Amino acid sequence: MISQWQLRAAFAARLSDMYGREVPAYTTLVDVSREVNEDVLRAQGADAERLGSISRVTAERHGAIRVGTPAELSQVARVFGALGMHPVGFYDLREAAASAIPVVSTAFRPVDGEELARNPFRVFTSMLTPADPRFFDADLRSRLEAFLAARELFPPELLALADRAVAERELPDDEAERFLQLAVAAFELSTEPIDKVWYETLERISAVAADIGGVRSTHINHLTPRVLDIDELYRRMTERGIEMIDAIQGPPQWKGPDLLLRQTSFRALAEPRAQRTEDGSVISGALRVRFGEVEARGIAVTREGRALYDHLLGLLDQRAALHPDGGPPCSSEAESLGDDRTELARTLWAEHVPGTERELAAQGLGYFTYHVVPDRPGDGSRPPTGIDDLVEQGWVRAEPIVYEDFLPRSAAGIFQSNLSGEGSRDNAQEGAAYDSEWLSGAIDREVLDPFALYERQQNESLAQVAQELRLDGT
Ligand code: OOG
Ligand code: NI
Repeated sequence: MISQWQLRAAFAARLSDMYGREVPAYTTLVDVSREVNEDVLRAQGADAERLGSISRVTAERHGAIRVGTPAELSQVARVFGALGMHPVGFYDLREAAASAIPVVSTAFRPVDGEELARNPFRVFTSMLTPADPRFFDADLRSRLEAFLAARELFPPELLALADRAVAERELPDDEAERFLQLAVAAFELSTEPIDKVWYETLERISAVAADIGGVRSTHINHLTPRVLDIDELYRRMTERGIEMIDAIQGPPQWKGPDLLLRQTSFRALAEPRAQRTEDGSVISGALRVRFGEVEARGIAVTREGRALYDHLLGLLDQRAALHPDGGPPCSSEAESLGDDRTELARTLWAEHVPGTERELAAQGLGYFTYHVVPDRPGDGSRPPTGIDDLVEQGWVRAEPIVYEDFLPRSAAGIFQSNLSGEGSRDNAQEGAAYDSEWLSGAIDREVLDPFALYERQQNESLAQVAQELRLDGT
């Protein structure tokens, strides 16, 4: 029998093999990430594993897919449900960038601590928004919806096996093998010729709309390894001649604790793809739809911590707008573009963000789990009752909770860095309303709130501490 986490780990590994065969630059990214991780481990020892064991980090990947309809997203939820992955978080990318990105998204991932430690594979999953009149007029919307309704992304056999894995929480060996083969195949890039006129019609709205609704299948569009030093990774990839996007998205590199998520990527490469023209003939063409991304993960922040992050991004935009041409001549190659913005960000962070984990916890900005220190030398005194005092006086140790989710602004940046045209969005129209509740209803399962998940983990550890130290006075 193969359990759900074993299916998840096997799926992530096979997907990674497939992507490596088809997108060679991804293999370079994985190799360089591994080298950097080994170097960081050598230099920092146990500290390098503070946000996850090296075995977890080495195997860790996230992927991204894009689908067209709530019905397709429900099928995705069944396939990933088989792997013990659940929809977490709602991301509205329609407003998050200057270019037109007509999607709303969620991420499928394991939710409890033990499952995450076994294998944290996650997939950022976006769904097209044909009902948003800012992007699609009534005629195009109905043609698009008809096209999407007529395609099949996942064979019935795959969905039946998925439902069985969800119900039984495991699959027999042969069924597991079949499930994995069908699941990986469903996310490979199709070789079916694309309809040139239809694809280009959608491309005028947005390259993302064409990538989703212009073809009869879906595909993994990137797969992202995790690295312990993303600045070093960026330098080494650049040295190898792989052209990265000009910035690392997310918080700046700074002297305080790593928070949230930092990401960078290389642009999609042109891959040959046959096209069917209006007169029915098939010609050769190329599409740029698959790219590479790498990320460094930091501590999960509370709602207050997140509000602070968003506030600082806003301040950064304002200040950067005052220095539109970048800063002084660049001192190092890796920071060539966006040098000024990076410097500004670092200054802002140093001014506003606590510089230690201890302060982050005390100010209620970051999530931690708490653990009784077993060998604290006793002096006969009773422990204090407040968590800050318990930590301060050495009764309890705090371990940071790693951020398992995504950032809408960074996600929009990743989408945007791979769009060739600006696309079009009619801002005179009122946008269609999509939110987390809508999405939960559309896929008939709850889209979970990431903050609630981190909070639960923190609270469970606090309850355990209270019990072990008998803080309730019993
Ligand atoms: C998803 C882009 C977002 C991330 O890591 O933020 C993403 C896409 O391009 O489909 O994967
Ligand atoms: Ni990504």
